[in-house]
Order: sequence, then C-alpha cells, then structure tokens
Amino acid sequence: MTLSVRVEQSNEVTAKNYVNEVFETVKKRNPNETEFHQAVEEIFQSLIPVFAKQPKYMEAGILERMVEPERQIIFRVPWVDDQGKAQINRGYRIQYSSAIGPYKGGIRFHPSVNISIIKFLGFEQILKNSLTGQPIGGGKGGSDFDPKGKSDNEIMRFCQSFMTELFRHIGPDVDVPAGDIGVGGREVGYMFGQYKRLRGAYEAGVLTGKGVGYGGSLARTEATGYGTVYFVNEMLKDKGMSFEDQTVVVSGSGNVAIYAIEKATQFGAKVVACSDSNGYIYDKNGINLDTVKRIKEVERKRISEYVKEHPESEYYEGCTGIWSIPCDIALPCATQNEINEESANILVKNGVKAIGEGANMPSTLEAIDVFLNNNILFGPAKAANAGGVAVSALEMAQNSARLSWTFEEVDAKLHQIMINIYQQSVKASEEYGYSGNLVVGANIAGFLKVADAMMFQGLV
Ligand code: NDP
Ligand code: 2IT
Repeated sequence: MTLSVRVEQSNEVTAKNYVNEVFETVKKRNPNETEFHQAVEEIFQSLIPVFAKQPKYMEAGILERMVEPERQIIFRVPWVDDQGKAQINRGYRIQYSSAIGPYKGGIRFHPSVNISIIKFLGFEQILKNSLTGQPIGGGKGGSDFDPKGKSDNEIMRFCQSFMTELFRHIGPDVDVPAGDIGVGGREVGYMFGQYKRLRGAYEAGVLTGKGVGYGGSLARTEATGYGTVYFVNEMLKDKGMSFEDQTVVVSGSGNVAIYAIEKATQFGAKVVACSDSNGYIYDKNGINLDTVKRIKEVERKRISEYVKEHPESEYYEGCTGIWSIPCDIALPCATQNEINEESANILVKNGVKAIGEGANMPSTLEAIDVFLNNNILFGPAKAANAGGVAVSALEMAQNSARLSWTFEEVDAKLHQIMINIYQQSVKASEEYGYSGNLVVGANIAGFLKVADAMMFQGLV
C-alpha cells in the first residue's frame, strides 16, 4: 500500500514536470498569446493525473503534438465599403486537429480577434468536439472585421472576400466552419453562396448553421443555448435541484444567450438580466424575450433599447456589474474572461448555486478556483456549450444523407448528447480522483478519445 502510494506520487511528480516543460515550450514558441496560454494552462494542469496513470501518452509525445496546430492559415481580406473606400482586414483559420474527424469549429468576426484568441478557441474545440461523441476534429477561424454598424451589402462583400481565400482550404471532408461571435445565419449564407460559386458544386456539408431552407438543421440556432441549460439541469438534478423558480442571470444577448434564456424560462426559471457589450438590463419580473429577440436579432440595436418598452426595467452601463445581481444560477454567454475573481467572489457571496458556461472561457482561471473552492456547481465551457457544435455535426450527417430531421428529433438527440457529456465528465473526474471537478473531468474525457486516436494513427 505504502509502496503503491509512493509510486503513484513519483509518477505524479514526473507527470507534473513533463506538463510544465511542455507548457514552457508552448509559451516560448507562442509569445504574448495570453488567451492561448490561459486555455493551455487549464487543460495541461487537468491532464497531470492522466499522464501519472498512463505514461504511454507522455512517451508518445501526445501533448506536444496536440498543442501544435496541424496548419495555421492567415490571409488578407480586402473589401470595398459603401463609400467606395478600400478596407483591409485579416482572416484566420487554424486547422488544429484532424485526429477524429475533419476540422470543425466556428468563425468569429470581432475587432478583438487575433491569433491568440483563434488558437485558444481552436485548442479548446478539439476536446469539446471529442466530448460530443461525434466524428469531428478541431478548428477555428475568424477576422478582426467589426460587423457593428455595417450595412447588409458591406457584410455581404466582406463575407464573399473572406470566402474567396478560405474556400481553397475547406470542404465537407476537410474543414467545416460555422458561426461564432458576429457570425450567424446571415453571414453563413453569404459565405456558403460564395463557396458554391467558386467550387461549382453544391457541397452542403462545407458549412453548418445554414438556413433551414438550403441544408441547415432545425434546432441548430437554438442548440448552444438549449444545450447549456440541459447540461446545467443535469448538474442540478444530481443535487436534487432544478431550474424551477430559480433566479437566473445570463450575460450577452446574442445567439447563445437568447436560447439559454428561452430554455431556462421553459424549465420554470426567472431570468432577470442580460447584456451586450455596452451594458446590461435588469428586469426583476423576468425579462421579455420577444423584445430582446426583436432588438438583437431583427433590428440589430443596443440592449439599452429594452427599457424604452419596459419602463419597469433598468439599464446599467458596463458589462461586469451584471454579476452583482443576486441569482441562483449564472450563465455567462457573451465572451472570454467576462467573470474575473472579483465578480466570482460577489456571485458566491450572493448565494449562487450553479454556473454554466455558454460562452468560451468566460471565467478566468482565478474565477474558476473561486467557484470550485466554494463547491459551486460549475459546468465548464467545453462541456456546457458543446451542444452547438454537436448539432453542427448532426447537420453534417443530414447533409451527407440528403435528408432532414424534425426539430423534435434533433432536440432529443441534443438533449441526450448533453446528458452523455455530463456523465462522461463526472465519470472521468471520479476515475482520476477529482470527484466533483467537471473542469478536470471534461478535459480528461475529451482528451482520452483524441489521444487514443493519435496513438492508433502513428506519428503524424
Ligand atoms: P453573438 O455575436 O450572437 O453574441 C455575442 C453577445 O456577446 C452579444 O450580445 C455581444 O454584444 C456580446 N459580446 C461580444 N463580445 C463582447 C465583449 N468583448 N464584451 C462584452 N460583450 C460582448 O455570439 P454568440 O452568442 O454566438 O457567442 C457568444 C459566446 O458563445 C462566445 O464566447 C462564443 O465563442 C460562444 N459559443 C458560441 C456558439 C455558437 O453556436 N454560436 C457555440 C459555443 C460557444 P454586442 O451585441 O454588443 O456585440
Ligand atoms: O465554439 C463553438 O463550439 C462554436 N462556435 C460552434 C462551432 C460549430 O462548428 O458549430
């Protein structure tokens, strides 16, 4: 017994040293990429128990390979604005891992986009996609283009120019992009049109998140938000709780936020706040989702407009204040690092019971520690927001089979996938000695499937 403990401990030390060494190399090779380093640090630390238990992955250099993208494409995106002036943006596509399927992941259009952000998203996508149980590798793309205030024609010209370079790098069996921040049905439509024109073939499965009239899957629009709520519901159920009569705060008011609000409300919760990049609204009676949908999805205006129609509600400038609203459940659905240590402490002080990350990496490493140390139920992004990409994979399947499933069929599959992800994450956390820590559980469960595929496929 003593001997086995000692062996275990010495394995743990070896694993820790190995992970730290690889992390140092990553930082040296990718200097100043803070978001990328943050995502890598979290994943690497979670995997120490795996290397301690199964040194074969260490010996095969799985981690060194997995963290180095298979291919990184950076390109110029020239377009002409409505004034006839030439504009230049930068486009990215990181084809991170094809170990278990074609590269798969969204495209983000936001002025903050840079290589660090695309790489953090791409690296996380490998493990997220693995967790879905679907045959999809990891990738991510985007541009520093700012869609805000652009006319519909400008958006179209930009998307066409972006695709004019991207098309040669993607394909239904190669790399399948989709939406993310700033990219929804409209942008996917313009990109698909240009891809089809350049390729001269109707390859429906090259992009997901398409309109349902031309190859899109029903329930893809709802999938990420619904999936996040399905995941949190599993966490709550395990503790004998539910969404019924709970007060919920959701950040963001985009695709993920809107459908998280919708499902949480259907499950009996009262969602009292949501936000955009300017500020947040608080409606103590529960926010009116129809108004939010019209303002954000149709009129593409600011969330501050909401209070004009609902005088009983309040609007506050700034994004972080939303976390000081007392709530039972918090669903960050806007962007990375939107919950820092201070906000996490306020949420805990105000009695939050569960966090479900709809956005990618919305909590800083320090904030995650606050939640875990206070035994708050914590659903990490990779697991909790995997419903979007899972239904993207279902869209690919429907496109390959040239058929379409009903909303109810897709929603039922999504629900089951989220339950499976939860159970896999719990199981891995228990097997590796981190019971209750779904960050470790999700990272390990996602990693093992990809690592095994890499072992079978040789040193490529
Ligand atoms: P949208 O563009 O539809 O909405 C984003 C929302 O977040 C908007 O309300 C936006 O405000 C706000 N926001 C964006 N950037 C910032 C910022 N820097 N500071 C504060 N608020 C900000 O994007 P999605 O809903 O698709 O994506 C939201 C998050 O979910 C992202 O982290 C994305 O990576 C993640 N995600 C998305 C999936 C999907 O299927 N779409 C799948 C899995 C994860 P404003 O209106 O002012 O721009
Ligand atoms: O972060 C994500 O998982 C997404 N933006 C969705 C990706 C996809 O391919 O549907």
